[in-house]
Amino acid sequence: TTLRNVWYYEGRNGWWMYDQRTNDEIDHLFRRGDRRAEILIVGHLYVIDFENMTQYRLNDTQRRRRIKYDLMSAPKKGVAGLKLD
Ligand code: V3L
Repeated sequence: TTLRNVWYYEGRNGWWMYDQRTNDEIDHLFRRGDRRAEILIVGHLYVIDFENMTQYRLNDTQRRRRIKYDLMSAPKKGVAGLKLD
């Protein structure tokens, strides 16, 4: 349902939903109580930092994006780079 919460990462002027597989993986790691996780996203290892609520590439920490856990119905740009229209 739309009352469900899902994970988002920051884009230029809005938020992107993670793809479902990555969302489920982040959910699992967060519920397990991990403070920090490493997950594979489009072929690159990313750190999900639950304490600072950010994500960044493990070998290129320049781009640090905020992440959030919010309603599935929250305003968004799309899913994992695929724009909604
Ligand atoms: N899921 C999918 N692709 C990602 C993710 C992720 N969690 N994190 C980064 N990328 P960086 P606007 C994003 C992509 O942070 O117009 C969006 O999905 C990231 O894609 O330096 O700025 C859009 O496709 C970027 O292409 O590691 O809102 C695109 O940016 C690349 O990995 C433009 O979005 C490097 O990101």
